[in-house]
Amino acid sequence: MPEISESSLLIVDDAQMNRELLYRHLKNLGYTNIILADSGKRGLEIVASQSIDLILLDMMMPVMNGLEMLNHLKSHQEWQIIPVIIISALDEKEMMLTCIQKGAEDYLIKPYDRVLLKARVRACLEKKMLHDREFLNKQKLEAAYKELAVAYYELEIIKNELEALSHRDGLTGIANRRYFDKVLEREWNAAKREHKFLSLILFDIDYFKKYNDTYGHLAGDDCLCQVAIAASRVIKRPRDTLARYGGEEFAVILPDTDLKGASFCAEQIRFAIENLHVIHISSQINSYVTASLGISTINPSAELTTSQQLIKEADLALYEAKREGRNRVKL
Ligand code: GH3
Ligand code: MG
Ligand code: MG
Ligand code: MG
Repeated sequence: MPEISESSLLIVDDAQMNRELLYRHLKNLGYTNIILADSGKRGLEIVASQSIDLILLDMMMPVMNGLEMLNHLKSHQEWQIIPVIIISALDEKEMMLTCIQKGAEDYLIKPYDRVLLKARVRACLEKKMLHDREFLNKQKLEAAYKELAVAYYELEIIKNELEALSHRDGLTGIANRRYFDKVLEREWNAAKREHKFLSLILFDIDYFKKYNDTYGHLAGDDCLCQVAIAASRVIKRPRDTLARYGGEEFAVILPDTDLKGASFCAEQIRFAIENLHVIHISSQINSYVTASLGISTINPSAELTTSQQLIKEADLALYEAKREGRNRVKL
């Protein structure tokens, strides 16, 4: 913050002698930055072009008098905070009152008392400085708030990205077990609440250990990705969730789907995997990678106790599919 003596003072007076006299008095009081204007119009031009801390304004001037200039200043959002001291030979109480009501800080009558002028100018400048400091602080605070809001917004984006990442399986890009558990619990509760069907498909690649043994673990990984892609092409409804349940086991949660719908979906998945035609010569079924699928469903009236029951039943069905020769769907 600059010193008070460095404040910029604007004298507006049509009479050169008055301007110079006031200029000298203010200089003697230690003010170094004093600008002179010979009319209200010129005064407003100066106010518009540079920062002014105090205006010492004559009242009787041709074209635009002091009151008119005061009105201009006080109706302008940026200028209304500049203090104005009227210095006039016009000794009329009515006019003095009007000026004070319009927002002038004081009304000094020429020839003014120099001690009074000194005190008034200083008081006005102190007030203006305080205002400027507060204004600056407010701006800094607003900028800080804005930065904070942006930071919060960015944090929210990162949080969402991290959360999405924590739901995904690193190898195949589909939902992982963690997310599967979450969704199953949510859909289980929704199905119970809304008395809707809920189906679950569990599927497992046939003779996958042999696949790894024959083609290597990396080829095995690639096979898992292809199976995930094939299955995800079948799952079209946005609320259905395909997840990697374990190593080479996958799961599909099908809300609002009965046994018939789930069977249809499972058969499509089975067909899509077989139809990938991924060569698997040590498979005992055909020479392609295949999968076995088990389905379980809760219907609205069923008395199943937990979502784990749904998993258990799908797992049993999957075991049956394996036992009956693999590459098939069992209920
Ligand atoms: P089945 O037809 O009865 O399912 O026989 P299987 O050989 O597929 O069953 P098993 O559970 O014995 O073998 C699963 C194999 O899956 C064993 C394991 O090495 C492999 N596996 C599990 N996770 C991964 C993985 O992320 N990448 C690869 N390449 N293999 C995996
Ligand atoms: Mg005059
Ligand atoms: Mg397995
Ligand atoms: Mg297997």
